[in-house]
Amino acid sequence: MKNYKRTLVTCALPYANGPVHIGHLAGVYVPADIYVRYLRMRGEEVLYVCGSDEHGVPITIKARQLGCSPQDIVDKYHKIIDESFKSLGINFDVYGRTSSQIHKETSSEFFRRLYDSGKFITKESEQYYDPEAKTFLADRYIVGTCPKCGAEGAYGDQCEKCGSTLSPEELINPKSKLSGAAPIKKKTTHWYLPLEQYESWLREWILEGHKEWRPNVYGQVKSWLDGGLQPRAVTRDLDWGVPVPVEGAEGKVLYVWFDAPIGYISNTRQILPDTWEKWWKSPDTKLVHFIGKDNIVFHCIVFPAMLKAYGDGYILPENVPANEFLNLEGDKISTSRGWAVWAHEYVKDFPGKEDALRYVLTANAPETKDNDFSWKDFQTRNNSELVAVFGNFVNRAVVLTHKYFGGKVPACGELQDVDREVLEAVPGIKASVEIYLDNYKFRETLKEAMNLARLGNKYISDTEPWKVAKTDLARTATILNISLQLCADLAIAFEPFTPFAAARLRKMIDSPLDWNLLGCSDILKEGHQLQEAELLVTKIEDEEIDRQLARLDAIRAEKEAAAKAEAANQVAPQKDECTFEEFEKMDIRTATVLAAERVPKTDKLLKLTIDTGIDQRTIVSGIAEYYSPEDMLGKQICILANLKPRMIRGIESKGMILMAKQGDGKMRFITPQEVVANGAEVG
Ligand code: B3M
Ligand code: ZN
Repeated sequence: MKNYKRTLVTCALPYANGPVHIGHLAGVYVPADIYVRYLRMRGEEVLYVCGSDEHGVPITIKARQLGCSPQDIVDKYHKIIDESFKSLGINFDVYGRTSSQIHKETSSEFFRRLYDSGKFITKESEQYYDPEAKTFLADRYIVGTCPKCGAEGAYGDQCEKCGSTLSPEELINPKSKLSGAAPIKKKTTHWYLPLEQYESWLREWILEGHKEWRPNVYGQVKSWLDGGLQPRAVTRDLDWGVPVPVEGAEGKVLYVWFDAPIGYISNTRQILPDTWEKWWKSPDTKLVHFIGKDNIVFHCIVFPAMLKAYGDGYILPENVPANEFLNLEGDKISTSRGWAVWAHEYVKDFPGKEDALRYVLTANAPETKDNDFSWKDFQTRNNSELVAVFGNFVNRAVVLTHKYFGGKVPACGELQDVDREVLEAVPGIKASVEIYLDNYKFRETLKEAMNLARLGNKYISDTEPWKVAKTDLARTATILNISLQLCADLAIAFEPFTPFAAARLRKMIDSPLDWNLLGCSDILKEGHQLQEAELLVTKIEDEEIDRQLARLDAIRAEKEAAAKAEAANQVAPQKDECTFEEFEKMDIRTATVLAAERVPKTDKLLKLTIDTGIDQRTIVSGIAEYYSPEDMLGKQICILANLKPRMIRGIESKGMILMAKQGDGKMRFITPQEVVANGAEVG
């Protein structure tokens, strides 16, 4: 990799139609923050850019649902998201918004230049139009029956029930979400970026030039390119977004995925109006996009093609470390179902424990595959790693220094093997941390940092300075001196992961934040005064976890109830035709239950003695889940009398009770509307 002078780090702009959750944090923002903190500690020039993505159809839909304007929605969520990042220690240099004036100007100018230099093609197509609301309909605004699974309320782009990707044409009985009218097709013209013209350039740049990219990113790009690129529409018929800045484009806005990535540029311009170009147009700038896997195509194909088309020296990303998805307690995170842990709620529920979340989301980061977040694992990792190893070691070192040396760093005397081993291990850890971070392997980096804490914890346990103090205070001094140097190392190494605890630690031992000092054996000089010991990290109690689990249990229960209710209404498809003669073969009669009992050792079976009018006989029926023996006693029912007798659990069952069976399995017996004679023929 070439040597760069500065690094521009961007994080995917979160949609301002909801708060951010742990999936977003683990996928994008925590890893980016680790990387930026690391570069800053090394004294590098970094710019850290993010902001809200405030356009797109879901925002207009939400506004409509809530009866407010899209601007109201984005104002609300922009604030919530911005604050929750800050409270987790994720401090961007700029957190802008795509509804800002500077973004409107930047993205309009961008479009205009491509337009003027003939980089677009136009295409006329037929799109769905709502004749009552008099507006074109985005795919999301069309609902109907899913052609794949038959679910109602499938969207024009996707069925949320079965997950199929759809087009509005495929929906059965499509309706406009706006007016309920059946949409009609109407001609409209849009601008397209002919991506296929960039295909060979993209191949060379990424497939040849960036084989070091993560396999998930490289693989996705390759499969897009191998599949052949198509022109991509960059405008939409909508009234929320950046208006298309050319004549004759009334009622059209830039497609959200055209304007959003330009947001990185507009947000940079917002804070650096005079020097922003150095960040975007200098070959000495290393650009890194942190994103989730669903954004890969836009950041590796579409946006680079836009920048290439624009020219003017725009740089391309050096890397696009995209993460996979994080699940929650074994289930996909779903914002609509509330199956998520929201950042702004977490900081309220766990005040002072921001580091715990950052730590666990990194230890469990979905870097190479989807991963799971569970509250129990969260608690265990916090209590038995952060608290028991890192916190405990630091606490012992500082408390003992106060006890024996009045809180002053004692002198380091003659070294023994055990001391040398520890001191020599640190530079090795530093070197691997650097390699991992340079390669965006944050889980591995954290493991190394944690190894440093383990090393310290083991050192102090093995050397037992509190025992040695009884006989050899000089030796105790050496052990504590080394332990305190390790604390100062930890205050550096943990800064990217647990910045709050690292800052408390630096304050407590009054140590510097400078990556280059990591591994030096005398970061803290003899006689250096420490502050009083305070707890760096605290335990998470069972009750805190139980509250979170109870909330999720309630959501699960709700989902199960809804699924049951829906299943109950599912109707089985009609069976193949039968002839009247075939039907006539079935001898259906009325009968009365004379006696009923459970079949021993079964949950489902009742043994019924019935009067069929013809005879008295036994029928074994699988209805015990729905009826007790008492329920059935004396009831008039209908039976299939001439069903060939069968042995069920050693009992001969002669005939079958007719039941109405719902989609969810619930059964009810069929009874004549008025009592009739037993043995009456049903047909
Ligand atoms: N707004 C985030 C998402 O897909 C999307 C990123 C835009 S980055 C330019 O959730
Ligand atoms: Zn479906």
